[in-house]
Amino acid sequence: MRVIGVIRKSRRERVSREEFEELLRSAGYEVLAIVEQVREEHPRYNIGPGKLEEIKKLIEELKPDKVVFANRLTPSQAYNLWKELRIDIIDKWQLVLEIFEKRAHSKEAKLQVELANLQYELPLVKEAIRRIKMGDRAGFKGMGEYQVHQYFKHIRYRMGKIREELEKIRAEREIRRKKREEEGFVLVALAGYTNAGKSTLLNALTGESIEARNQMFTTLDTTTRRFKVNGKMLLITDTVGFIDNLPPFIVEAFHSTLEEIVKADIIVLVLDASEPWPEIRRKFFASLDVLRELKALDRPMIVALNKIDLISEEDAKEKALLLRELVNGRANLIDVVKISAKQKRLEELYSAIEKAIAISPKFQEFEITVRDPEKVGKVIAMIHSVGELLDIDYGEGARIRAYIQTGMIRHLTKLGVEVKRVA
Ligand SMILES: Nc1nc2c(ncn2[C@@H]2O[C@H](COP(=O)(O)OP(=O)(O)OP(=O)(O)O)[C@@H](O)[C@H]2O)c(=O)[nH]1
Ligand SMILES: [Mg+2]
Repeated sequence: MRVIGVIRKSRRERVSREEFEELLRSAGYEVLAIVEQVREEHPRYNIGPGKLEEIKKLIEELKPDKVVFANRLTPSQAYNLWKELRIDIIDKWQLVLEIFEKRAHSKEAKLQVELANLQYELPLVKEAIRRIKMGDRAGFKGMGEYQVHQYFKHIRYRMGKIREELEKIRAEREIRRKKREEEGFVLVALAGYTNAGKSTLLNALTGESIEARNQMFTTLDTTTRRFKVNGKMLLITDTVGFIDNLPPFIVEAFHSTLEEIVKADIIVLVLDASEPWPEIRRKFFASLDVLRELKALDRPMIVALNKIDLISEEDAKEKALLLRELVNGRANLIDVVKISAKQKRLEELYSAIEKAIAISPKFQEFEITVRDPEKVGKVIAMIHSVGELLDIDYGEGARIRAYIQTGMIRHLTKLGVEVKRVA
């Protein structure tokens, strides 16, 4: 597919051309031309009427299949533009959804993408119906009045159906999550802008081989795996990446996927350190916006500057320092760390996770009574691997006080020792 891209920049909307081109590339489009304009939003066409004429000429000349706007179009603008240009028009969010569509593998991801698409189309079709009622004879995307009405009904019906199906999948997911919660293991969630290296990091930590590629939105599904930090067993989750101004209809459609982040005990916010500082800053704030929307902003957070293998040590240090200044005063910040997921340079991250789990409410004080002297050594080793040994009294066997993850209790009781929570 061959497209023309349109970017309107204003004081309020700082659209990045680079990112827009990256999105077009990720969607598999051949870009024939990019038209840029600096002006405030025109209510009718988003861009100015002069630019509209320019685009008309370009369409005649280059014969693209589509025109893609980097800005969000209102339903009325999308309709007006379509009427003027008589060509498929999409905006940034439809572009994102097209990419999602290509990458959706699981049933849940596919349904979520379809729901988001319909949610996006609904106001457009409503607008078309409104125009038709007002006597506009243009119709909508080649449909006449009757067809538009039928299409509207179809969208409503399909949305209801998808919500039902998603609800079922959500219930299953909830059961799995409950089970995990009962196990009591600390859950670490990877969050951050798309292409920051989250999946590569999960792979590096767990030995998994989730797809990781240099393109936007490689991951749409959620993966949760076990991993160990200095012998302590934890869970880690990788999920869909963020983007600037992620609109509520996408957040809603991907709610159950993103919920994994909400349920996490620790959030690792991954950033691509190899980018220029203004980009890192922009993506950092965009990620915070999404976390705010998910009501997960107060979770213990580690900020991980990834891909440090691509920059000098000084550069990495300076960026970490700048980030520290940005996050200064956030009570939930555990640390800013420098890592390379690709080269498995993860020492700083491991230390930060250790710091975070030490203060996790999932760690509690227990008194462990070991009657069989032969088991004392094994129990002590296990405690060291999962928590902190506070005190030990040797007698027949041993009486131990320790901070341990509630998830390990089952494993200790299996050894035949008594475990009691210290109130
Ligand atoms: N040089 C270098 N490249 C990295 C590092 N970590 C990830 N990458 C590369 O960055 C690209 C994106 O990595 P992913 O792991 O797919 O990123 P992601 O955050 O999961 O992206 P989405 O799933 O799209 O949200 C891939 O080409 C990785 O090989 C790193 O530490 N160093
Ligand atoms: Mg990924």
